[in-house]
Amino acid sequence: MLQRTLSIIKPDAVARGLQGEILAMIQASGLRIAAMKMLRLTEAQAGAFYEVHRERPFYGDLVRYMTSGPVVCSVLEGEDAVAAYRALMGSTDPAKAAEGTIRRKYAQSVQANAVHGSDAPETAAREIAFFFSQTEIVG
Ligand code: 3AN
Repeated sequence: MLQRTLSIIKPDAVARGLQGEILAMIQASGLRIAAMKMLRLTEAQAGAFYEVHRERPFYGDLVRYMTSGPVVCSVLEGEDAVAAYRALMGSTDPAKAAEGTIRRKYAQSVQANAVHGSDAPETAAREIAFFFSQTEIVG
């Protein structure tokens, strides 16, 4: 099923200049980039985006980290895009991420793990609308 998902190249990866290499891996996997923008999240935006983690002990650190520098957000489109991109990203913990995944290659820790991808189609719809208007999604 043709689907969309939200990708964020996180501050640690953008700071290391890895956005080009990560986008190349995304395109090589067959996912199509349907929208893209670079921005720096405010504390309020990062807090709202990670609202589901508000009660977790790492929430404050996560918000600080996500606002520490610019990110590159994109809408990816393809067959089962949510699962396909999760597979390409690899496990949250880079030590557990499989060979050939983005996190295996570029993540530094469980927190500074280079990329975000939506975890379900419903989450993807909410996360895409968080960053993009309908007219910014093209193709
Ligand atoms: P994923 O990004 O793989 O879906 P989530 O949704 O469980 O993982 O976590 C969202 C983000 O919160 C992670 N990408 C990571 O940056 C951070 N995070 C998750 N678990 C931890 C943890 N135990 N310690 C620090 N940061 C964490």
